Amino acid sequence: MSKVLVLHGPNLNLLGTRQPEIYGRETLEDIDNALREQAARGGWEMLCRQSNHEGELIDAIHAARLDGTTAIIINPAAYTHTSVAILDALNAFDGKVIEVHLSNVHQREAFRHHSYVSLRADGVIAGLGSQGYRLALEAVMAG
Ligand code: CA2
Repeated sequence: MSKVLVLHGPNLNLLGTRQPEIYGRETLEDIDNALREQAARGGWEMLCRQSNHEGELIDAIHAARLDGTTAIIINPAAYTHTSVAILDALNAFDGKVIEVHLSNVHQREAFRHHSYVSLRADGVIAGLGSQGYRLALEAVMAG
């Protein structure tokens, strides 16, 4: 069975509780549940992880290298704009990588316009809210 890892970065555990005008009203659990159903319908296994710690995100990417994971869908949150370490970890992963942002980062502060992760990502989706994750999964499952 093909396997996809969905990784959410720092503060995304707060989704649905604050700043709904930017990040929407759905909780992370709502998003993950919808993705899990979508993956199951397509016959895919899915692991969803959220961490507020850079090293834990890196460890999850390392684990994906070794356990047969086909693709990673990642919203690195603020680490998008700062983390060479997450970029390096993704560069050591051979499968497909899709970067997702709920908000349109290019419409926001200048510091959000640059992404280290985009240097590795096969595709980037921004500004479509939680639909972005579902579109990323559709692309992953399409191969
Ligand atoms: O738009 C996105 O998905 C971001 O990755 C979200 C990050 C931000 O730093 C990126 O520039 C763009 C922030 C996630 C914070 O999520 C919260 C959710 C609810 C309440 C507070 C923070």
